[in-house]
Amino acid sequence: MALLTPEDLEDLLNKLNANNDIIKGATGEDISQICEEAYGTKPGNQKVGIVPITAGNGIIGNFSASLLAITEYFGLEGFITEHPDMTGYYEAVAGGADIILMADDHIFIAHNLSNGKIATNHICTGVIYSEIASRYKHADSKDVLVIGLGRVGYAGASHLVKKGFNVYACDPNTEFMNKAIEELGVNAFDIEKPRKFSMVFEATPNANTISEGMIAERCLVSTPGIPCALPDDLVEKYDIDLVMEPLVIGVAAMLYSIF
Ligand code: 2YJ
Ligand code: MG
Repeated sequence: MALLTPEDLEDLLNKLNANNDIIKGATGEDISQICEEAYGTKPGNQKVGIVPITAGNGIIGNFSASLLAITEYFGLEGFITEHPDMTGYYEAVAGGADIILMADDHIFIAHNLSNGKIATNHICTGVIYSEIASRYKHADSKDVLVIGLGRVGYAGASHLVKKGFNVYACDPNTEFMNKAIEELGVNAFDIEKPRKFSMVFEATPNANTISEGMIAERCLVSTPGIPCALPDDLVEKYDIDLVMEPLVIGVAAMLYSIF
C-alpha cells in the first residue's frame, strides 16, 4: 500500500475543489451528494476525535491536520488528541468523540461509537471511486474497466458488480484475478486484446497502468492511486475527465458510511 507523504496532503482543499468540479461536470452531482445517495446518510452533529498513531512508519506530517480539515469541510466538529496511540484514544473518548478516526500503516478506520458502525479506508475508497466512475454521464455502455484487484480494487469491482455493471478487470497477480473471477464473476480483461472503455476505475500504487488501447475518447478515469495511473499526455489527447485526489474523497465515504 502506498504511504501518504506530507506533500501529497498539501493544498488538500484546493485539490478537492478542483476534483469536485470535475465530478460535478462528469456526473451532475458533487461528492457530498454522491456520498449521500450511495450510503443514504447525511452528516448530523457528530463530534470526531482524531488520534495520531505512532506504530510502524509513525506519524505523517499533515495527516491528522488533514483529517480535521476534512471533518470540518463536511460540517462536523472535530479535534486532534494531544497524545497519540492508546492515551490519545482514551482522550478522544473521554473528550466526547462520537466518531474516532485513526490509521496505522495497514489500516485506516472510522468508528462510530454511538451506533457501532465501523469503516475502513480501503473499502470505502474502492466503493466511492467506482461509484463515481459508474455515474459517468457520457458513458457509452455499462462496461467498466477495473485496473488493480487489491483491497481497494476488489471492493470497487464488487460494488460495480452489485450495481449491475459489466465489469472487466485486470491484475498481474493471478491469485487476485482468479479470486475476482470466482467470487465476483468479473470478466478478465486481456491486455493483449485491447478494447476501449468510457469508464475506468484504477486502484494500483503504480504509474502508467492505463494505456491508449484501453480508453475511449472522452472517458472518465476515477483513481485514488498515487502516483497517477495516466500518463499526462493522454489526459489531453483523449479529453479525459480525471478524478484523482489523495485523501478527502475516501475519508468522505468513510464518514458517510458510518453516519
Ligand atoms: O497517525 C498518523 O499520522 C499515521 N499513523 C497515519 C498513517 C496513514 N496511513 C496510510 O498512509 C496508509 N498507507 C493508508 C492510507 C490510505 C489513504 N488512501
Ligand atoms: Mg496509480
